[in-house]
Amino acid sequence: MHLYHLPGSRSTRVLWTLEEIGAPYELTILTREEKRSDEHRERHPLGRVPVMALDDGQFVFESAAILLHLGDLHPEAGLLPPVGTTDRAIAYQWSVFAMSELESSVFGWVRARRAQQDEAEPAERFAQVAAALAEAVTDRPYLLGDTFTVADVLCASILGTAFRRGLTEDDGPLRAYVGRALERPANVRAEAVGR
Ligand SMILES: N[C@@H](CCC(=O)N[C@@H](CS)C(=O)NCC(=O)O)C(=O)O
Repeated sequence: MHLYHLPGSRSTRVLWTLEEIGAPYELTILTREEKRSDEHRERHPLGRVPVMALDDGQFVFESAAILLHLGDLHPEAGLLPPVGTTDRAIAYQWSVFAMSELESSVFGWVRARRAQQDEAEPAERFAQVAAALAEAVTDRPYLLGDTFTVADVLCASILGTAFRRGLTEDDGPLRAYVGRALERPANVRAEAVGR
């Protein structure tokens, strides 16, 4: 496993997952110039991160795809419930929700703010998405209950961006959930390694 990473980017999610797993991996920290190079476009057609080189040399991009694959490769880490179970379906559900609903609502709002546009619509969209997640983690540590999964890596890392950027002042179950997830030793290590 070889991760191509840019500090402070979505590839930190992959590092977090690799640290949760605890198996050896290689890391290349790219500069912004290297990310734009032809060499990196061979790995990712849009020149983005994260990219993971698998042990057979195949490059895989899209953070959620990489996390789900890592969960499959390392069942001993318990980051995904067994294939075909209802819990597995729920892990897929929140992973896809993270990418399609949550991430677009957070970055849509960030873009509106940067462009000094009206924030009412993106704020309302984020509020609905955040309420769905808050309900899911009320009275339970993680989205699937006691078990931490790759869906938590995705949702908590994106929600962390929302809190850091001051998009929400939630002080209830959602803040507690994000704090609990981000304080996991594997994420603390990932932040240090990938800085
Ligand atoms: N949906 C992709 C998004 C990847 C992405 O946009 N990565 C950003 C960093 S957070 C990037 O590489 N941007 C560089 C660019 O657009 O040139 C994923 O989750 O992997």
